Amino acid sequence: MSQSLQPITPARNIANFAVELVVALGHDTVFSLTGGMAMHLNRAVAAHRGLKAVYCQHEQAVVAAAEGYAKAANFRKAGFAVVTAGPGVSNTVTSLISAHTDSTPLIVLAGQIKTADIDRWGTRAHGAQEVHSRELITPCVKRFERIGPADFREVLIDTLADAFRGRPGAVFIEFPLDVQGMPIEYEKADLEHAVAAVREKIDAADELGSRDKIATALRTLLAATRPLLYLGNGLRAACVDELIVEFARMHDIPCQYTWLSEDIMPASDPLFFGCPGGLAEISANRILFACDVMLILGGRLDLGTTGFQRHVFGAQAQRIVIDVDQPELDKFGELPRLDLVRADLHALPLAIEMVKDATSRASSDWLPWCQNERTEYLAEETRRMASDKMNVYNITRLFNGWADNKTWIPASSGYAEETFSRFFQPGINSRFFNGASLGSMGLGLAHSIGASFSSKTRICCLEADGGLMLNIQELATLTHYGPKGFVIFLLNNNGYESIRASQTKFFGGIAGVDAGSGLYIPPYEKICAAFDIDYTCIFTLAELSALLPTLAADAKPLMVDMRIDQFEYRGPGVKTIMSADGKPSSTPLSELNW
Ligand SMILES: Cc1ncc(C[n+]2csc(CCOP(=O)(O)OP(=O)(O)O)c2C)c(N)n1
Ligand SMILES: [Mg+2]
Repeated sequence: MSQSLQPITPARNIANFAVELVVALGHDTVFSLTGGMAMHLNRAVAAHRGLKAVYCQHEQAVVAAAEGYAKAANFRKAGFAVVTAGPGVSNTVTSLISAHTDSTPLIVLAGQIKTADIDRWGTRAHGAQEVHSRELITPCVKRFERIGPADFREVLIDTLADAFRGRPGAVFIEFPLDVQGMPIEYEKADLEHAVAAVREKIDAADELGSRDKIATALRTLLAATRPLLYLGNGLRAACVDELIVEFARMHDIPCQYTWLSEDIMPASDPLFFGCPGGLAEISANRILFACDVMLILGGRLDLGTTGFQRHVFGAQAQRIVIDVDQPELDKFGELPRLDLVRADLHALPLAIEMVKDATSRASSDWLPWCQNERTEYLAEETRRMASDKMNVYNITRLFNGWADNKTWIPASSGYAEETFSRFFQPGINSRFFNGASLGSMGLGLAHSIGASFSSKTRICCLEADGGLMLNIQELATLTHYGPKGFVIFLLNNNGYESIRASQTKFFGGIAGVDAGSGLYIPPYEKICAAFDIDYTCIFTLAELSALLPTLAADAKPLMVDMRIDQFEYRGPGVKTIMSADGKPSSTPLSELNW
């Protein structure tokens, strides 16, 4: 028999102050899973009238949903999560790393056992449900803090500002149970004062002299004969993505992207030249290797993006790398013709203002040459890859024609990442992201659920049959909150196809990738029935093409189970070669071929 209970009422304690402060900073949605060691935080969340609480079914999903929320809000808002102590904390690890390595602003408030019980002796287990959270979480986040009763206001203010300032990231703030519940006095004015203090710290004076350094780099770019702008996701993290596009358009400068940033501009834009790298349009790499000055803004040239060849990535050009995070610059060592500039892209508007009278000295045939390269490549791609197979390439082409005004969230591993991300062509007002840096299976659905609370456009979640199983329980969260127009496009290839392909290639056999080799995935039709999710199954491109225009923007969540071809050719790419002693190496980036 269900018991009728009173709604939870607020208290005046440290937990309440913390939650109210985060909301006062403009965050109106929190993702959570409750627990005894977070009881005062849970109460503060439940009692806050201006806060929507979304309860997920696993802490990995709680934090992943918060990541999706922040990314779909274009990094203008942080993801906000509340979890309990012990396993509630340890369950967040993968998602924290994913959000943090993608520079996502994230605020996690966590419970902890009462101060007196926290281990001081180095025992394996001391407090009931205690984990060594500081040691466990510190490497996964930008900042870990355990709140004490004395200076909690100052620590909260400074830590919350850290989620945004410089390179954004995850902050993890832990509250021992006795500290959470400690009664304190505060008025609305105290919260307003704290909000102003957080904002002041975020907007603090430009200590790095970023404005001048960025302006100098922009001048060098404008003086080049064959300039190239390489625009990374750091531009979005610094909220200057729209501004850089304006700058590029004003001077007609070709732009290249990473998979995470390519939706900054529609692919149909005359200045869009794709994402160079190890799996890429051949034209993108040819342009990369033809420019004479390359300005790299907020892109860290990671190993995956550069096909493990960051040292040669456009290295014939003068390369200027602007990054606010010193280790990202240190990792380049001492390569020739590489200017490593430590500057904060938040200063880009001031820098652009400084160079407003400068004009581009680019050669008049540079942009047309780039455009011709891309047009010819795309024609060849269409020719070479033409088939009527239900593969990820062809599915992506259909989605490209339907991409405008939608938020696309592929899984972060397998062919959803390698093929969909590679061939996706952002449309007008299309947003695209996943957890690219970590590449974890299992986060796509939770990212998408979180995104549905901040995105202005409908969510297209592109999950895979293997990866979705890792957080399948979140289908319950999806059913319960029921975001309108939400579609899970399932890439169903009967198991871990990307692993099956690599095992077959390197070892000639398979293990742990499908039912025949030890991994069982139940039929999704039955799973959807159990979770009360609408379900449809399709086998051909013609069926998908007919289905897309019928998907209503106000419908309840739907899974489209797409039975795809197992073999997937991913187009031009560097090839991995395995030496006799088991060491992998890659073919040269400049010689990308079919
Ligand atoms: C958490 C996690 N565990 C293991 C892996 C290694 N891994 C990468 S892709 C993959 C298979 C993914 O299968 P599925 O999601 O069905 O995608 P497909 O390869 O079939 O496109 C595995 C096991 C990973 N990326 N993340
Ligand atoms: Mg699969």
